This record gives sequence, structure tokens and C-alpha cells, in this order.
Amino acid sequence: MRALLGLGSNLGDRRAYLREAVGSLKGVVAVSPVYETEPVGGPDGQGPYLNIVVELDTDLDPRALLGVCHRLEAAAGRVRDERWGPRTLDVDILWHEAGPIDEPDLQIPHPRMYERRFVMAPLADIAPDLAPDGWAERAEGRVARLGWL
Ligand code: X6L
Ligand code: MG
Ligand code: MG
Repeated sequence: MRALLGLGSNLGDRRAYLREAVGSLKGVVAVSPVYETEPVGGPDGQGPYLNIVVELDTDLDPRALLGVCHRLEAAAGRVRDERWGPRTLDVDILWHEAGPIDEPDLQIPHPRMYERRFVMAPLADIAPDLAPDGWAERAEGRVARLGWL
């Protein structure tokens, strides 16, 4: 099954956290370019993010893949304190072939990705034709439109 993950880091050696995470993932078929992005939401004064999107070919169902995401965050020493605060590593499931899923702790496709340039720009680089139900346009067209917002 195909799946897309969004990764972000804005604390410590950001590039190293992303590299470690990608290196630990099984079945990586594509990695987007790295985007340096202004933080969206959260407290003032946090530093810029590095964001990437990774495509996987995986045997894991969404629930099992969520466990992997949480393990990668823990391996990066992520401390959860402030909502939307700075973090060494954030790994979100953006899309999974086995979706859609709408549970309290797991929503696929990710319900807010379509609005976020820091997700859609790297996503469109590796999955330009992605167009889940409910999207007005595919990833490539969407990122072109977000470009001037
Ligand atoms: C209105 C109100 C509009 C809140 C948007 C959007 C809040 C996204 C939080 C929002 C709103 C978030 C990253 C980030 C976060 C990241 C960059 C979040 C939660 N993660 N900024 N902010 N990259 N650039 O990975 O996404 S925290
Ligand atoms: Mg996130
Ligand atoms: Mg997250």
C-alpha cells in the first residue's frame, strides 16, 4: 500500500532529525526536497521549520503506521509540552491508500493538509496527481494557488 508522511523539525539539528527518520523508515520510494518554512500557529518566537514529505510502499495499515510515526518522534527525543510548540521531529500521516479514516486520533487524509503550504509544496513535488475525495483540485494545482496566499 502507498502512504504519504509529512515530517517537520524546528529544534536542534533539524536536518539530522529528518535524515535519521527517513533512514529508519522501511519502504521509502520518494523523498521531497527540503523546504525551510515559517512556523504556522503556535507560540511566538519559535524558529523556522524544515519540512519534507516521504512516500512509502508499506505493509502497515494506518494504525500500525501511526505507531511507527510516534516511535520516530520518541527516538528524536520529542518532548510534548506546549500545543504547536517547537519540536525536534513531527511525523504525520498525510494520506494512506487504505483510507479514508475518521477516528479521534487518526484522520486520513490529514484534515488540514490542503490549507498548508508547508505540506502541499513538498507533497506536490513527489505526488502532483494526488487528489483525495473532497479536494477541489489535485496537489499540483493546489500548491500553485496557495503560492500567492
Ligand atoms: C489559523 C489558525 C490558521 C491556526 C492556521 C495551522 C495552526 C497549522 C497550527 C492555524 C494552524 C498548525 C509546522 C508548523 C506546526 C510545520 C511549519 C500546525 C501545528 N507544524 N509550521 N506549525 N511547519 N512551517 O511542520 O501545523 S504546529
Ligand atoms: Mg504536524
Ligand atoms: Mg503531528
